[in-house]
Amino acid sequence: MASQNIAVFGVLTLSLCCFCYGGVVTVDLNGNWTVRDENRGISVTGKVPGNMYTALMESNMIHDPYYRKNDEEYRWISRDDWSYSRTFQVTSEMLGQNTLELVCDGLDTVAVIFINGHVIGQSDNMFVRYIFNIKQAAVVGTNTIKISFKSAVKYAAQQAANGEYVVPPECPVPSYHGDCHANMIRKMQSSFSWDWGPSFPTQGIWKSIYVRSYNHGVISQVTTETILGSDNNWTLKTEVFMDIPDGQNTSGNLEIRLDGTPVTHQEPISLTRDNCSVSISIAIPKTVPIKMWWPNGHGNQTLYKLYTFFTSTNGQEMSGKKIDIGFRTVEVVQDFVSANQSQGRTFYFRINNKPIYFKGSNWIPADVFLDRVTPDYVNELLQAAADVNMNVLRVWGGGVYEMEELYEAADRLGIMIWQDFMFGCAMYPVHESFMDSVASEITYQVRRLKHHPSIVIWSGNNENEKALIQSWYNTDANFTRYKSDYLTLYKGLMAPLVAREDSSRPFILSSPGNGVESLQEGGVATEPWSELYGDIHEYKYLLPFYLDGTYRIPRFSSEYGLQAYPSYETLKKVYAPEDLTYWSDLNDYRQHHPAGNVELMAEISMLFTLPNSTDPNQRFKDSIYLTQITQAVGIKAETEHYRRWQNRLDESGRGNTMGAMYWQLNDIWQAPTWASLEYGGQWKMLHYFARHFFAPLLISPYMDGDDVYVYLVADHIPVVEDRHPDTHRLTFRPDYSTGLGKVRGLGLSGQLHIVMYSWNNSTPLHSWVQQYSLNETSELVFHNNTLDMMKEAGCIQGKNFCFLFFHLGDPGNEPVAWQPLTEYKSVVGLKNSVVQVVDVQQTTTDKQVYNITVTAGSISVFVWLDAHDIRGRFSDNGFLMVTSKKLVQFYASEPTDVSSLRIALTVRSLADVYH
Ligand code: BMA
Repeated sequence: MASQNIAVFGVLTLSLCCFCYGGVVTVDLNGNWTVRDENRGISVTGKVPGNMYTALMESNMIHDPYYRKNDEEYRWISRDDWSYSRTFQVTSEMLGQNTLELVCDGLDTVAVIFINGHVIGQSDNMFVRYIFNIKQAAVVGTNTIKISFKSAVKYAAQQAANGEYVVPPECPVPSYHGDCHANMIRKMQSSFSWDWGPSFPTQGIWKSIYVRSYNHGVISQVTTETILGSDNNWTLKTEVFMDIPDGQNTSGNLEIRLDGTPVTHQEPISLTRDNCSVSISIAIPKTVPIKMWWPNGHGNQTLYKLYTFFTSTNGQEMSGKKIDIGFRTVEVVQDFVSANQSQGRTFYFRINNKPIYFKGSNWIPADVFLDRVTPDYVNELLQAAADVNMNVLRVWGGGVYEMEELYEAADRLGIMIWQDFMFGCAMYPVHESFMDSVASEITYQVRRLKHHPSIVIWSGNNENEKALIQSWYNTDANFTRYKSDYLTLYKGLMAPLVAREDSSRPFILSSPGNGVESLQEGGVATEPWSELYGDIHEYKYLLPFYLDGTYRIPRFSSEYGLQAYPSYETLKKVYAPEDLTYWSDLNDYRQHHPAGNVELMAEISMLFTLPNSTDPNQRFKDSIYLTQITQAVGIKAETEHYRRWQNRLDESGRGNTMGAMYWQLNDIWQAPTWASLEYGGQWKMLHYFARHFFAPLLISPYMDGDDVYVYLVADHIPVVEDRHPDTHRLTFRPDYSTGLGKVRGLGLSGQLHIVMYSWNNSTPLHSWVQQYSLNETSELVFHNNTLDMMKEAGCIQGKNFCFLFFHLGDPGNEPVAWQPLTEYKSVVGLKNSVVQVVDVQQTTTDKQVYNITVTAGSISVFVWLDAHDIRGRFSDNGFLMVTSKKLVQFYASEPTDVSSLRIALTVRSLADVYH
């Protein structure tokens, strides 16, 4: 944990659960509590952090809530009011101190808190830390604490009923099987259901809780900004916030140390509860060589530990905090794209003064029961993002401000974070108490998260501006009111608050939005989905997802996606045997996206013949495989389209696309969704494809009619921005002066090999060589008419019979690419491909890594290895085999052995769907 309280001097232990830092005494209240259903009188023991569902599960009172329709079955649980209670000890020393308080890092959500029967406070926002004074209520010896929660569903409905007007949407669409009025409560919005998740509106203590006593003050939060001056010197601005006893003037000494450097600072401070922070700017001398923090793929992620210590004047009380920080700068560049200002503005990020292409995805809560999400699991998911060349994730606004460990992993892995505030797909109330609550939330969360170098932007909400303008929730019925509320919340309250708390990062009102253009239009743009400004969210269902021409040309695409089913093994855990067919009642219930299952079949049938096995269970497995292929192929086509457009503008000024973040990285439960990682962490085919389509050096072919175009994209290298002196047009060029392109062995000049194969023969028909030398980070290097190429190659039967394969060096080495000349359903010649696993060996260097040899009788597409119940992932999957043999690694994430793996492993290719 990078952010933690630290003992400066010796630790004096008072009792088992009581720690003492100088004069600060802390009693940890995490652990077992009595969890009681106040309506039915059921009482169980439950863990804190935790919620009533996990308490019931652990006491075997309910089964797995994710199983079948248990969300429906267990609906009563969220309708009841639950309480959490336990006892704790207070010593006379603690009660004798100036302050004795209860600190709740996260209460979920609406509750009244009692100590020894006295009300000591209330809560109504899951995203703030509550501190309650308990000095009057507590006694020396045994104390009781009871936190009485109110049903979130009932509270939200009550709030809606009390409102002067409807704040829509009132309820989710029926296919979500969800609960109503999530927007009326400051709680994880998707805990009331989403189009990828169930409704389990939790109650409980979802973060740490403790009692604390002190005389002088405790460091509560430490924020930093790293500022690079024009002289290339860094300034470190640190703000230290302290909790101070009421009505007291606390003085003492504050010390700051930047670990591994001689940078230290000391100063006397004098603070009160209302004036409880100190801001310190330290100019780092040139003699201290600062290593910068870079996004994944662009350099190292150097982190420095920053220690802060407070010692009271009498020397009796100390507190401290340690955080990891990184030195980097960030700006969003929103200049006009050309001299013709009606062509709009760029929207791209400069990190450390270098333009960086944003490649990544969107993060949602990894479980609706947040206490089940372990730091290990979060690390595994973020590692999976980094492993496929992502450099950014958006923490999406319908979830939660995530656990510390997520941001720590992002700092360590170079995964930049686009941090939404938790408002999504709804209008929100703006009455006084709601606004006050939001103000505390934003202030608390910005101060909590600000020191993480990974966070590069704050964003006000998810899709609320677009929803307002397009009247998704019938806001047109009272547009003036809803628009004014929208502006009150995001422009009136949030924007100045974020500016006050953090001047080091950009803030945008909404995603999608038009960035500064939205502001110039008063905060709500007439077309927040514009391709010429800001970011877009793009969902194109029922269109040819594999064609370049399907996609728009935005500045930045922060959401786009297609659904796919998770693996059969993942579904098997929550489906009964009779559910495991595509058109089963449960499979329909599990699909929250309206008409999603029909849509998936329609998408498959655009490119493939529908599975035709007479065994419905086999047909389900084949359908799962095909949904994963369509998702992978579609997101690949769209992502590469965005990457190819980074250096071009069309006549209307569209282009300079500098971000591709597909929807969505991870899953909240086992269901058909847009995720590339299943609930549990298994990689769908899309995730394997992401490693290729986000690769630093990409061969990107696409078809337009009968013509094939091949781009090379190399945006990992140091890049310089180049503006044409007359047209003002922007191009990103490799920065040859650094020579890094060559050093990293990713040559910026060389030969592109274009090979034509017929589908039924692994001996190439013909090949062409194209010399290239990149002047731009994305450049067209080859264009030809495929009918002419077919003639030249001798593919005389027609385009159903052959395809193109591309490579730069050895055909067995990445990057490679392939391009069919027609839809797969028309392809002739794949019938005979037989794929087999012929060998499994444990590697000698790492026992968890296995070498797997796959053979193919002839050309095989979408070759899919599956280790079924053995957790792990392959080095590559869903690939094309033009050679008869391929070596693939399996990285087991749990202990296994050669024979178990050999038995579990299966391999298939597209030809196996059609028997
Ligand atoms: C966008 C997201 C989510 C949703 C996704 C898929 O609207 O912001 O709300 O899950 O599309 O529909």
